[in-house]
Amino acid sequence: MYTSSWAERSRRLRNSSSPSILLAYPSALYAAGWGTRLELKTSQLLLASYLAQYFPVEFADFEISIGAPNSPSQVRRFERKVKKYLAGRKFDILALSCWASLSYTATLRVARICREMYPDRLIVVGGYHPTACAEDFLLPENLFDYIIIGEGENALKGIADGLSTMGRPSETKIVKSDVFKNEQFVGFNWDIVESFMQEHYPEGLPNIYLYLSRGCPFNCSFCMEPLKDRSWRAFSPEKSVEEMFIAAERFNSIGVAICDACFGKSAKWRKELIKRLVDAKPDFWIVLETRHEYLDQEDIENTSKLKMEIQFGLESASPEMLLLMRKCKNPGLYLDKFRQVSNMLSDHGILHRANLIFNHPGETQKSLEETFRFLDNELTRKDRYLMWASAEYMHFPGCELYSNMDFFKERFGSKFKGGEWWKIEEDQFGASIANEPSADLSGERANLWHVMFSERDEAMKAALAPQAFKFAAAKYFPDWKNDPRYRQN
Ligand code: B12
Ligand code: SF4
Repeated sequence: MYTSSWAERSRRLRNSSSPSILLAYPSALYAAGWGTRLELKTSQLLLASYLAQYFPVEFADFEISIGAPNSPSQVRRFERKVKKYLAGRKFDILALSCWASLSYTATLRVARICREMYPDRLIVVGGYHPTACAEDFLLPENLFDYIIIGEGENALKGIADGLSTMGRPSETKIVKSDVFKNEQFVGFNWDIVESFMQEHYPEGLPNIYLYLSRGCPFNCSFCMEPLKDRSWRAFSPEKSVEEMFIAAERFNSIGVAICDACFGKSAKWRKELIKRLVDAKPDFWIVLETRHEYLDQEDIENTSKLKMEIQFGLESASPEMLLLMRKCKNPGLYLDKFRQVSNMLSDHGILHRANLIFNHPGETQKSLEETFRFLDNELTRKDRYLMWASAEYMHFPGCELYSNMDFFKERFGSKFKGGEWWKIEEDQFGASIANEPSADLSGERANLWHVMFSERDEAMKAALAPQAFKFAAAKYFPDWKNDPRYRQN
């Protein structure tokens, strides 16, 4: 029985004088363009799991329970439902997870509703967006009491501990949270979301996302991970495997995705984890993203004994772009290593995917040609297990590139037309990609990457082994299902 210990502890905490926390994901407004799937916010659950050791914590996700509005009337309905939800809850602290920038406007709306209903309650905000743009939450009416930068555990615990003596601060405070140390790690307390899951996922969760480690030592231009603590910390390999099995069994999952910012940085940890997984014989799929430089022959041989899909953020195959993206120091070595690792993976029948970002500022026709030359060369080998995925550069605040826009404007003629798109209440996705990477790829030519990628569609299909083709069609390229090869296999 999962719930008894959690329910008992929660009851005990509720009866004590500890303040109660409602940890809520406020949803995202006008976000349909992102096409993101609804995911259980497991990073929020990890935060809740830590806090639940000390305080009664309730988990809410308004995106799943209420929706993600896309028009003024839907926004009004959303607000009515949030109001109704908050009216039925007992909490001392509303902790809002403005995770990605997509949630900025929803965060403001939910906070305003709460402030209107409960002027004395504490409202705290944390997540990637406040970490990137804390000043966005400094509003004249002191809507937020605390803005947390970084991993939220320690700051939120400190705030809740001090609530009875300090009360609401007279003005908004920005707090940089202390690093969450390895010895503080607690596992996922799924009991916290038991009733939420029963209500919204009664059949279970086909794919579950887990975090086994934190921190990334790299410094890619387009990523805001470097703003958080960069030291690499992880559950032990033993605990990691246990967490994967607990989650998969509890939610009947067919896939467990490891979402770590930098999976497997420690070779010792990685090797032990893979060996333990092989011994445990999971019947679920494992999906993970890592750096190709980390994988060696031994990892690949062991991995071939698992049902596994590995993703790599290759990002580009143009040496100049790789340097601009700060993806590596030596593009030649980086690309050679990718070729070698990908070949080994294909030899072992391991599905893998290379993710590419096109139109990163500085991209030109020449850099696109370099990337596609590399791709064409890779596509000459048949019976591969390598799938290619493309995305257009999205201009998010918080990364190195964002603070360095002038360099790109001056050197390449880059244009960033979306401004502070996360503040608008209309198609935010469209605004985030409304960029021109260079004077060379301006206007309609900004679409060149897409044309070049689409031209390779047939070659990409033809390069795949039958099993990999079927997998790619089922998971990533629905159009490929019309291909007679899909039905043959
Ligand atoms: C895994 C991941 C995902 C997974 C999430 C899976 C899941 N169920 O959790 C998936 C694939 C679904 C995903 C989707 C997207 N992602 Co993403 N993703 C990541 C990634 C790789 C890792 C996050 C991580 O390390 N979490 C570990 C946990 C433990 O930490 P955490 O999430 O940061 O949470 C801590 C703090 O943020 C804070 N915190 C969070 N909430 C709160 C609330 C309060 C009150 C407090 C005090 C603190 C707090 O405390 C938490 C615990 O320490 C990051 C970073 C990266 N390297 O690329 C990008 C990243 C977060 N993603 C990003 C983006 C842009 C997206 C997408 C928009 C991509 C897309 N085009 O679809 C979507 C948006 C989805 C959405 N609804 O918001 C950006 C966000 C940038 C920004 N400025 O907003 C990041 C930072 C990458 C980047 N470009 O820099 N993503
Ligand atoms: S893109 Fe990946 S490797 Fe680069 S800084 Fe972000 S998490 Fe690290």
